[in-house]
Amino acid sequence: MRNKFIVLEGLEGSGKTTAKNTIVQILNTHGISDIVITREPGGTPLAEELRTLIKQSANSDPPTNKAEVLMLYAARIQLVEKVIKPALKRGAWVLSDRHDLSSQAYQGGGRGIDPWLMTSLRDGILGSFRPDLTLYLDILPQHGLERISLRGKLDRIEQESLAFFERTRARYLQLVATDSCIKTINASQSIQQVNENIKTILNEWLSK
Ligand code: T5A
Repeated sequence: MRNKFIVLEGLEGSGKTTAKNTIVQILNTHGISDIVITREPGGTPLAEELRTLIKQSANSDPPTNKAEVLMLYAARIQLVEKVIKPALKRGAWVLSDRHDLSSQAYQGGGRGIDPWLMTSLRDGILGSFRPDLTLYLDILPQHGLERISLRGKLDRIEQESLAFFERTRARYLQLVATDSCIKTINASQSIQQVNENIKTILNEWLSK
């Protein structure tokens, strides 16, 4: 089987970090061990610096919505060109915690940036480059935020209103419904049930 680019998506606290380990284990059972794991924003030195700027809350000059989306795309293309495409080219599999769907949901849905601008940025910066499979972990915002509140201080985006995350989830659901390469998992279930769902979806997809 040709190597693939797999992405995990979902709101904060939906369990992406937790699911990453499960996916690696499943890939390993299929004899796939050359796996590059990355995250967005981040994954290269420059993109990690942009991540810090995007997430930091104590900032006297917070980015405007459009500055934020441009920083995210700067980080994304740096990662795609410097890490993801070279890894795919040499035959590795790539597993990323978030990718473009996050921008479409958070900046397009949550921030309300014009859909034309969001589509133009995606197509202009990434061209036709898309993940082979996206696993979207769906959770009610309140539930996800409760989970992450246990770990203490929240970053700039995590401090957004519940309405922001509701708009973000609504956009996720809208986009997921129109793309057969995105599979939805109910992330409110127990970790064991989520892992079972991931296993079923991934095994079926890998066997095709
Ligand atoms: N962003 C990012 C944008 O706005 N636009 C973009 O284009 C991009 C790429 C990234 C931030 O940037 C924004 C979105 C984000 O706000 P981040 O730190 O990477 O910041 O944030 P997240 O990706 O949201 O990471 P989180 O750690 O917050 O969420 P995870 O990884 O989904 O959740 P996880 O696995 O760490 O789990 C959280 C807690 O819940 C528990 C875990 O044990 C953990 O304690 N948990 C469960 N508990 C019960 N049942 C389950 N099923 C559970 N699954 C996990």
